[in-house]
Amino acid sequence: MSETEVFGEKSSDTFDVVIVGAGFAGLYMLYRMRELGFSSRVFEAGSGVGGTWYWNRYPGARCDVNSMEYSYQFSDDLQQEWEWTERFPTQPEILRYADHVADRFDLRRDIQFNTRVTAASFNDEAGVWIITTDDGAEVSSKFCITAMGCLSEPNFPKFRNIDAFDGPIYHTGRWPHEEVDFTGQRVAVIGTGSSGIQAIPVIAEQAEHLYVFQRTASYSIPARNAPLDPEFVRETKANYAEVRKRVRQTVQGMLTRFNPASALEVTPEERQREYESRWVLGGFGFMAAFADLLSDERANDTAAEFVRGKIRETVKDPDVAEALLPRNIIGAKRLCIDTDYYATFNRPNVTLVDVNDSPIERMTRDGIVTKGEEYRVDSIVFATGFDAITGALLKVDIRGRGGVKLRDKWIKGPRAYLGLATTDFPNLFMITGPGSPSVLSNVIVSIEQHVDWIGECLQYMRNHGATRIEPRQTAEDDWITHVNEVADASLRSKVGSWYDGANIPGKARIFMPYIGGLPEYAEKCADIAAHGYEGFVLS
Ligand code: N01
Repeated sequence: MSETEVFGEKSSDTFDVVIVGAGFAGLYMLYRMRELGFSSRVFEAGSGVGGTWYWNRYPGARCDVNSMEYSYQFSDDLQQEWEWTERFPTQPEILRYADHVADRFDLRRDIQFNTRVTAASFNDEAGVWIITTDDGAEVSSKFCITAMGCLSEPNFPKFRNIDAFDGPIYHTGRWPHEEVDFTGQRVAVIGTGSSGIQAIPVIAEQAEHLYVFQRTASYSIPARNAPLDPEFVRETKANYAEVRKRVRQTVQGMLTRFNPASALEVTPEERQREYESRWVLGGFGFMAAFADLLSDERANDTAAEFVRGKIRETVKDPDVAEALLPRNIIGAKRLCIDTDYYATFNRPNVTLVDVNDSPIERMTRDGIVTKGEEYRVDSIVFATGFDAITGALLKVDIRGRGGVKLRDKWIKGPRAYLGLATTDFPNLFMITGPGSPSVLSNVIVSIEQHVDWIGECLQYMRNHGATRIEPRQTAEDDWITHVNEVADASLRSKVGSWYDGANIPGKARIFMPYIGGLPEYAEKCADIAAHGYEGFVLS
């Protein structure tokens, strides 16, 4: 008997594994399943691979993690042959990489594109998942693995009268495939998170006039993007295994120069020098300037004040500078990384509209109204973020044992063991699910760790004649308690954000990602596996 037949009969609509999504998680999961001899089918709503990098094609989109680290490590041939060109790769370059991976490993033949999974239901008697797609088809599989991404379900705020607007409305997370040309247009961008902050400087160069609607000012650190130094690339490739190992040992899965000192124990001059050197270097390393920036509010405020000082220095109009000053805890909401964001507000064709005190009231045929003032525009860009972490999962009607709905189980917030699996939903695995490091890490590192763990688990089950796996209630409860405890200890959980559902009206508030760091998390997962999948029931 071939390995693929162990779990089930083969037919065109019966698989060992169905994978939902062909982004970086889905592609690698498929690769791994094939390697282990499990029959698999991937369903992908888009017409191509790449997930986030397929949908987020907005002007200025690029990754905030260094390219040499934001890439797969499972194949040395792949990492040796692929040539990144910039420190922070652009969206088109990352999409080319995803396409290359799909072609190189011949993955497309098991991916069904333009097909959205609408429902997944566990048939307890037969012990299979029935997966329904938007073309009305059904397939069955022993395992269902979601690879839908944490930031894939766009948030469209329900502004009054939105349909009245006569021009095009775009969302950064659903950008058209055709080129959008804003030349000669008055454009509104709503939202100043990471997406808005990347798009605004680029749109400002094209548009006749740009109105930026800001509700909460964000902290942003310069990217200092640059072409990659060939010598750095050569050295990294020569030592890739060692570099990847070091990356996996960092809390966030990326190499930064961590300073173990307290921001409060050094002199003001030393502190300033440290922040200045990090500002010049650019990128996420800014928050590694001192060890207590996310645990002590007074320490945090020294970093926040440094960035506020930079904004005051950069923005010439003092009133505009004042309105751009972020006031909350730096690094609590996801830090933004920019190219010329603050300087963009010195351009004569850019107007900052502060909608904190006077929210957007409604749309009209010609534009946006706040506090009785109408801003007449030709196009509107929503950079309003995502229903993060659970949004895409709960859009699918997932039903477990006895018909229990995931939407009902998670009504007060998501509950999952290790962010990988959830009680009452046997044989369902979630890649970068809630309660795992996911969005608090270099997500490709987290994806690979999850995929490898799931692959080993399925292999273990096959070798031990087990066909069903599900977390014990107590294990899930204990894990959630731990996730909450570590979140409570960090300043990150003190500010409402998409990390805890605060950005979506009515969404349950719970800090969703695991903040304890990648090494501790990966060790815990490995330990559980080494002890016969402790906390899971296998049958
Ligand atoms: O979304 P966001 P994003 N009226 O939620 C505003 C990743 N990412 O797409 O803060 C007016 O951060 C909202 O205001 P407020 C990254 O992890 C990565 O920018 O809620 N404004 C906020 O300003 C990132 O964190 C990369 O008050 C409204 C903005 O819209 C995550 O994706 C690039 C509003 C939303 O900001 C999400 O970033 C881009 C309303 N009704 C994104 N509703 C890279 O790695 C919302 N807003 C490069």
